[in-house]
Amino acid sequence: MGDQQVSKVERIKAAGDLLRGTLAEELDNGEDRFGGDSTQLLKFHGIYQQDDRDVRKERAKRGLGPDHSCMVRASIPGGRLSAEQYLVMDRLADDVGNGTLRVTTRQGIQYHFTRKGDLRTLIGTLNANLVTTLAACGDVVRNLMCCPAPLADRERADLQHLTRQLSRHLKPATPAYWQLWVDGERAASAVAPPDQEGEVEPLYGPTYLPRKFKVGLAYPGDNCVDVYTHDIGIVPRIARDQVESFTILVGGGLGMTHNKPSTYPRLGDPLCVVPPAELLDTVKAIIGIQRDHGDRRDRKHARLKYLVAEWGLQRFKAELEQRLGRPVEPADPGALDWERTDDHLGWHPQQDGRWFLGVRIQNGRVEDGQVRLRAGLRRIVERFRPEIRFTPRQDVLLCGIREGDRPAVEAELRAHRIPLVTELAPVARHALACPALPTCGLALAEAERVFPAVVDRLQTELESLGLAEEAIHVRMTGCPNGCARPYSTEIGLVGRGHDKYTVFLGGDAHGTRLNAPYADHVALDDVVDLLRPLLAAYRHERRDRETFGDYCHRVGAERLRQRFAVTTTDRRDHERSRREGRQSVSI
Ligand code: SRM
Ligand code: SF4
Repeated sequence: MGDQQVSKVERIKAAGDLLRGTLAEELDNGEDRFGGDSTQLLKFHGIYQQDDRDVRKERAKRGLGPDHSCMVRASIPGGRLSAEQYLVMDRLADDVGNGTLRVTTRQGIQYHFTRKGDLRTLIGTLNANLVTTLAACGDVVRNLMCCPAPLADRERADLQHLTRQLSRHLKPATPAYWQLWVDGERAASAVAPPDQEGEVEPLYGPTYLPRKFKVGLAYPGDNCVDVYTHDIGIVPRIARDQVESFTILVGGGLGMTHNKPSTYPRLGDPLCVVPPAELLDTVKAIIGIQRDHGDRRDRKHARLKYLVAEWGLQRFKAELEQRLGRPVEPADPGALDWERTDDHLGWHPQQDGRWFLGVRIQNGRVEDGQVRLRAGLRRIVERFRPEIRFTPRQDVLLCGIREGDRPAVEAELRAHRIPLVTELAPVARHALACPALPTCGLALAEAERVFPAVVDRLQTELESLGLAEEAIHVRMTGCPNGCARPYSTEIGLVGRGHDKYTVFLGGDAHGTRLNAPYADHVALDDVVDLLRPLLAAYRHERRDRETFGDYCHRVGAERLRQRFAVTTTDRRDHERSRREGRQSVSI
């Protein structure tokens, strides 16, 4: 492919000298921000340059530029940390962050509002404590996800260990990361081009992958990692506590762009079954296919899901077999049987006689407000030294707690006003939102900050309809990129513009089906009003134990729209209908 044909990011990567670019010089130039090309390379180091969008306008009025800072993401395979690592990470939130930790939907941790001048302290300290930010972002394999629960059967299958092993094999090999963040002196003087030093990226090559790449491992029967949404999903087959084989899914991914039908969310397809000894080779070969055939011209068409959709599974499998030099066993989609998607909250016994406690973290934000979550978790970790495991639902599992310590742990939760799982309202328990404003540069609308109020209103509505116990799953994002996986759940609220959302309905609680757009340009205040008649109909018409998502899917978005919505594509009509008290949505 000619240099002119590839996207700008591809050219930056090619010139970036295995992720170095001019980062070392820029780190020391005394400015509060990095230049444009560097911001692309920074992502591979786990850093996004952002600016505080809350103060943009006001600063512009005063003739000031954006207030720059960085989001720094730690990649934590399977979400697992020691108590000591957690305490260091917690302290760093005060030293070089904004006093909060943000647990991500991929079991990582993010710092927000870190100043450029504090990056070396933050990343150097993390590394000194064996936590990395390398490949937390960028066109590489991102943080590997895995069911975090140390339940007896899962511990025996040891997926956590496998996840960490895979993660190690899939990290970029460039020494630039350590030179920059762990040994700053050397970075500043490291000028030799990689070929002279014999540096190579054996898996990725000099321009890495065409796009981000995600891998997740599910425990059979429990789709807590949303396995269909990954570029590669891995589901073991376990017999007598031994992993016999793995089903490999390919081509999942959720990002899309409003009004651009060539972009779409897609669930992964089961591709093949491989024995344990062939797992790593197979994963690497699939990554190689995406490296060599993924679209490097158009980043909106560069994810593996488009390659899988356009090639078809047969061609994809043939290419995989050719690379492996052997045939692979076809997957049996029927073998994937999901009984549940556990959030793992509350107390659960472990294999070793100890217990783990799953604690809800609203929107993944570990902070102190009315609920003193950050202080409470810190106190429990200091006192009882549990192992920490973050979940794909942005929650935390405190593991290895002795039977006798359970009352004292609960007392600490109460003292810090942290709700026990039995005190959580069903909708709040399962709700997910992305950070959106004010940090995310791509947000079209609010998410994390407004979501608790939406969740409360929805719960109140359900109570008034006699549906108080319904655990309806709702997820909100500030834009269609899908960071809180809003398309693989029952209700997805996706930012459309200032204060406006597209409402998606009809996914299932097990994440095995995509939902469908129901209404567009819905004002935040109207979201619950829009859902009310649907919920009432669901109450009267549901079959047996049918969930809300299953009901919406059975009836279909189109029929639901005909029954409940005055549809119009003209925003002015929509506003007029609203004023006249009629329900109106545009689609
Ligand atoms: Fe994401 C971009 C936050 C999980 C799809 N995501 C971003 C950025 C970095 C915005 C940017 O590019 O400037 C967001 C930073 C906001 C901030 O201020 O912190 C961001 N994504 C997040 C997190 C923190 C959301 C959360 O609530 O936890 C998650 C971090 C996970 C991690 O630890 O690695 C996060 N992002 C996801 C997921 C869910 C998942 O992976 O399970 C998705 C959908 C799955 C997928 O990848 O298809 C997701 N994020 C995106 C996309 C769309 C990608 C696409 O294929 O189109 C973007 C935009 C992009 O890449 O251009 C994006
Ligand atoms: Fe930002 Fe959009 Fe992701 Fe939310 S979904 S964090 S608004 S990119």
